[in-house]
Amino acid sequence: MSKFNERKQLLTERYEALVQRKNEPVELGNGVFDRYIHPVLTAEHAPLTWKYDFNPETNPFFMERLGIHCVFNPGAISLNGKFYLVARVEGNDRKSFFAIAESDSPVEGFRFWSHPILLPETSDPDINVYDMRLVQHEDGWIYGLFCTERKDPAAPKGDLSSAIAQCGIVRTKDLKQWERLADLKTASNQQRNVVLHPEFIDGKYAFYTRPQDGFIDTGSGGGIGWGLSDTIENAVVESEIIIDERHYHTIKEVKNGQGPAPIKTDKGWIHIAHGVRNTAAGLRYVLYAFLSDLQEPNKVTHRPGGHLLAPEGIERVGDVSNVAFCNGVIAQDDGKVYIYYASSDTRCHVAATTVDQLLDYCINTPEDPLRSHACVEQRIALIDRNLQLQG
Ligand code: M1P
Repeated sequence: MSKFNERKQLLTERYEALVQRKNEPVELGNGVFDRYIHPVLTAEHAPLTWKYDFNPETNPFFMERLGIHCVFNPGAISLNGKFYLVARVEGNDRKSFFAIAESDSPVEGFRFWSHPILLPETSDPDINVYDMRLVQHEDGWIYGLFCTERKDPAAPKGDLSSAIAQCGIVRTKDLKQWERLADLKTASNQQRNVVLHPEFIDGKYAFYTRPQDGFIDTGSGGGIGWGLSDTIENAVVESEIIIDERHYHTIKEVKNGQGPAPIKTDKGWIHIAHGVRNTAAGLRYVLYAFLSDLQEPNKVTHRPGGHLLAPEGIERVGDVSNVAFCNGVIAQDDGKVYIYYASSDTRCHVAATTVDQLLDYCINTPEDPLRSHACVEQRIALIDRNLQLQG
């Protein structure tokens, strides 16, 4: 057998085995959610046709031509009983793009569609796009809000890193035809982690924002923002208020950002967000949760202290290590919730929970009291209650 045929056959078999692999929950989780053993999407899930030249004349070694480096930070949606992830796929050339993976199951069997999404551009072409939040809005459209990144025109000569991040907006009815709308306008220099609220608020489109001064640093940007726009076609948020602030010596000391669109429940909106702190080993990203008021989603009612989910084991290692990031969640009518999170900007995982568990977590987990002494008091109170119950 030729080298070409041998490699093509072996790689095809390995790919099929990966895509068809069964997934199981990790036993005895923390009671809040169950992680699953295997990632649901990795770079190896990218179809071979995306990477290899299938012509033996031009590729006798069956060599990768356009490698895929990472698959992470997926938006998520369930439609007609199927589960869809719009993943951030990063080529070896460092450019991210979006591609849809579909499965009949929320936890396994995700297979990419034949082609990635060729995202329409505005008159100011994106250099890089990533982290799409999919939102089924009550206006009838499915929106995809994502980060569009372009070189900073004001960067001094020789500075080839400074960038401007803004919120790009597309919409679709079927995940196949995408209409590009104008980028969101706000008063902030830069925006990342912008999310559309699924319902109108006072007849307006409502956005969770993350104002920031610089590309990496939020600077004076104080946390997760909130603002309204009259239209979505040329969306403008004139004024932002901060609804979830950063705090000294917490998991969101350096920055934070709304994850997916919040989950509606009869007790309020459940939000999953990410918080970032700095360490000697670099930035550490974890997920946290909070609950906001049903009628006024910009009013936070419960702030459980600490992280909801932090990178563990192999999740801690990757292209950008020590990162847990989530911009996709699927909440089903039966109350089951699937949290799609990425680890270390490299691969996508799933954790399963329910609306009831997340509500219990949000409502009954005490807030971070912000000082070691007060934290010990909080823990002693728990211990004392437990010891009393044990008699
Ligand atoms: O590298 C970690 C994450 O960094 C950014 O998030 P934030 O704007 O909150 O710092 C994003 O680029 C995200 O994609 C990435 O996972």
